Amino acid sequence: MTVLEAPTAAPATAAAEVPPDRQLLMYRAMVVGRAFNRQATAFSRQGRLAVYPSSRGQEACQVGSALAVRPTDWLFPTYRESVALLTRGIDPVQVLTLFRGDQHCGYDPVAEHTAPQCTPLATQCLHAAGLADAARMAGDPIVALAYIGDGATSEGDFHEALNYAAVRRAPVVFLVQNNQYAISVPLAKQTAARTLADKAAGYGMPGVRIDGNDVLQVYQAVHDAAERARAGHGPTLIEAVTYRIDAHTNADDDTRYRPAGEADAWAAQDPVDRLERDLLAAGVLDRVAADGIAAAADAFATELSARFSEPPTGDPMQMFRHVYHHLPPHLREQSERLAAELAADEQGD
Ligand SMILES: Cc1ncc(C[n+]2csc(CCOP(=O)(O)OP(=O)(O)O)c2C)c(N)n1
Repeated sequence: MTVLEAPTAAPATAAAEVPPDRQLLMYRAMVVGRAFNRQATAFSRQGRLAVYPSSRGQEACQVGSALAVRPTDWLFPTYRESVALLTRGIDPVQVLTLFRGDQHCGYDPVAEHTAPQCTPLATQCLHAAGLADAARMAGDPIVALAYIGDGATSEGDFHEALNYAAVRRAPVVFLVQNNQYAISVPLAKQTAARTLADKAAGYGMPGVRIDGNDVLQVYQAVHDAAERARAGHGPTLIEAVTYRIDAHTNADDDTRYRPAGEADAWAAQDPVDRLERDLLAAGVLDRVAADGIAAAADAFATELSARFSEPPTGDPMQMFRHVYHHLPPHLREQSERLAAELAADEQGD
């Protein structure tokens, strides 16, 4: 594996050669992930989703990382990680439930070994560290993979989680997707550090900086860090350098803060095109198979669109459960208003 820079020691485990069938699996997942980003962005424009944070351009980070851990390992995603969840096998409608505003989480976190998509920045890092440490104490060989954006590394919870995990040798992999911006704030205004991977040294863990648009590098770095953690050697911080091609969400106008042409320059590094070129050159993929995968991804998006036309199922009152034992007054008022509206709807039926 070629690391862009290894500010501190890189993980010791040798990078495994990725067999061709696994590379094809990654390619398929990235093409489907791209189609998912396209379709979900369309849903947000049609008003069928309240919001969608696209990961277009970050598919290598999402797919490579999700495939690098075991199904029994836990993911701690942010709102940006829809494609990682899809790659893990979570139903796409369930992945989008949060963004439709129906529920806090559309899937069963315990069954999927995946925490709810986290919207408050960096709190998931603490949850990951806590779960991993508990598993370590119980002798359960699971690893927690915590996703975080470059901007969220400025949050206190990120630093607390790294410190805790390092001191406790908790089996956590912290994967920072450095997509260059926290909404409109560029990385240079976020940190004075040379790199985000450099921050690992202060906590006594390895920091690795990789090309986040190269799925094989992401896969190998996360795989190595996970196996290192599983072997009892503690956490690793990985900085995957990438770029968010779309705006932060559909509610954001990126032309107001990104220089014209910047996204085009990064598009030349597009992770999906890049893997396709490499696999074609290596003879792992041919044009007919690539066209077949593209057609399957289009069919997946069409089916998702049809399924998304069905009205959401589930009890809207669920929103108010399992967060507070005693609802604070403003939420109690909201829950009473919703209950009254639901009762009125039922009477109208
Ligand atoms: C604790 C907290 N503060 C502020 C916000 C508002 N907010 C939402 S996304 C975001 C930027 C996050 O950027 P980054 O961590 O780089 O992740 P990205 O969205 O680029 O994946 C901010 C400030 C929030 N969700 N939570």
